[in-house]
This record gives sequence, C-alpha cells and structure tokens, in this order.
Amino acid sequence: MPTQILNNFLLQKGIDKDLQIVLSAIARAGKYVCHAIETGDLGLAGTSNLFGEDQLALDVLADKIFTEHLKATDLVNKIASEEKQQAETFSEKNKFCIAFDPLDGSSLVDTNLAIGAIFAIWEGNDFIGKKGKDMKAACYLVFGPRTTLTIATKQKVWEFALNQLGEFSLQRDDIYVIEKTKTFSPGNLRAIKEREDYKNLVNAWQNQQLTLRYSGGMVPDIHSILAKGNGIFSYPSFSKYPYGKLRLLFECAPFAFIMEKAGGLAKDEQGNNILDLEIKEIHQRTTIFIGSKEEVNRCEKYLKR
Ligand code: FBP
Repeated sequence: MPTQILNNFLLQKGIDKDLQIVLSAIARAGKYVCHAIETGDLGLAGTSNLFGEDQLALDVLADKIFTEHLKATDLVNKIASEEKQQAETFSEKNKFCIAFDPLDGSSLVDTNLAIGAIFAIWEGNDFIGKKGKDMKAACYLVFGPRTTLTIATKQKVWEFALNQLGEFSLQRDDIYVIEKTKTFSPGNLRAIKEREDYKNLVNAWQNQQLTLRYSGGMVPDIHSILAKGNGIFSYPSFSKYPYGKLRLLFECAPFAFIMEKAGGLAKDEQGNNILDLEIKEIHQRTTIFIGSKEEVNRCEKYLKR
C-alpha cells in the first residue's frame, strides 16, 4: 500500500476542510514540540500553574507553540489550555473551540518516558454547557521513541507516525478496541488504602491474571489500549482528589470520544458515560474508567459511589 500522508488522507476521507486545517496545524506544531522535547532544556521554568504544580520550561513552550499554530489558522474562536486558568478568545466569528493539554505527564519528562498532548475540538463559541459527545473531533500526540498522532472524527480512529521525511504517515487504519481485556492500568492505587471497593476491583484484575501496563502518563497508558486493541485504565477519587485528578475538558472527554469511536467506553465512578458529562467549568475534574467495554461496565459493579 502506498504511504498515506496526513493531509492527503484527510482530504480523501472527505473531512470538513476547516477541520483539516486545524488538524494539520496541530500536527505541524507537534513537530516543533517533539523537537523541543528531544533537544530542549529540561530545567524548571520558575513558574507554577494554578494548582501549585511546578511547570517545566517544556510545558510553557509546548503551550506557546500549540497556541500560536492554532491562532494562525484563523478558524479558532476560543482556546482553553490546561496550563492556563481562563479560556482565551481569538475571534468570536471563528468556528472552533479547542481545549488542549499541551504536555500531559510533564512530571515524566526527566525520566525520559513517553509523554503527550491531547486536543478536544468543538464547533461553537464556548466550552461551557458542551458535552464530550458534541465534539467534532479529538486527537492526541504521543512523544515517545516515535512521535504519533491519533485522530478520531465522527467516522473512525486513525494513527499517523512522524517519518524520517518529517511527514505524518498513516500507521493504523480504523483502530478498534475489543470488549474484553487482557491488560490493566490501575491509576491512583493510593486510593486502595481508603477504598475497599477499588481494592476489590484491583484484586479482581489480579485474580484474572491480567497483565499490568502502567507508565504514569495518561497519554501513553491510553494509547497502549488503543494500540493493542484492549485494556482498562482507571483513575478513581480518594480524599486528596474527591472528584478525581484528571480534567474532564482537557483529558477525559477527548479520550472518551476517541475510545468510543474505537468501540470502547468511558465512565466515571458513578457509572455516568463521560461523554454525557456537561462541562461546567474549564478545570472540572472527573474520575474515569476507560477502555474495553465489558471491563468498564464491570467496574461499575464493584464501585460503590
Ligand atoms: P498533570 O495534569 O499534572 O500532567 O497530571 C496528569 C497525569 O500525569 C496523567 O497523565 C496521569 O495519568 C496521572 O497524572 C498520574 O497521576 P498520579 O501519579 O498523581 O497518580
């Protein structure tokens, strides 16, 4: 099969022209971020984000790079970045609202493990009141030994890899996650000390002799599920994070959209579909159980919230 380059591929698939431009801008910006990760200064930027977490210079840089590339499309109405407290309006007349986490898992930068960036794309002029299921598209970049870009539209999920010519070429067509899982990625195991229900769930996974796959970065952990076609990733609440740690807008909603398009499912610990949760504030957090459908539904039976 001849190599399929991102732009040609999106054109062939009949993806909305404006969406094509936005996705290409994300891909282009991703190359600069990849270069910054490979060659940049890993020192602290000397600033904290609004949650008091240290920002690495790379967080700041990645945020700036994605923001500038999205602004240059002249198609973006508002952006919201995990690194900033408020959404920023570019132009009220423009078509898209785009939320992104420019460098998820930045605490892993010094360990040289894979990290990533996540994007959620809506039409309209605000994030508030929207639901994940209203999304036009979602995508994420993995910065690992290879840089990959996975895109989900209303149609399907596709993965592209950055090749030696500096182009994103199609690597996986029509990604699909099966109902049963062979692996588990249990986030926030600290919660086990306080939560018998989560302890029982993790014990059940161990008793099933599932294989552990957990890196500490949501992007590579969920990418592993999509790449292997099965898996379960969890991040429940506990006293430190009563609503969970991960953000609905920047992390959970886009991954839930991608997972459902691939045949999987994402729910919170009350059993609500993540795609049905309304965005009430930019930095809203949620718990998440995401991956193979049967396993996500089984979690609900264990969890008592
Ligand atoms: P940040 O928003 O601080 O980057 O945290 C996100 C994240 O690193 C996820 O990628 C990961 O799944 C989770 O936090 C792990 O958190 P913890 O190690 O605190 O359980």
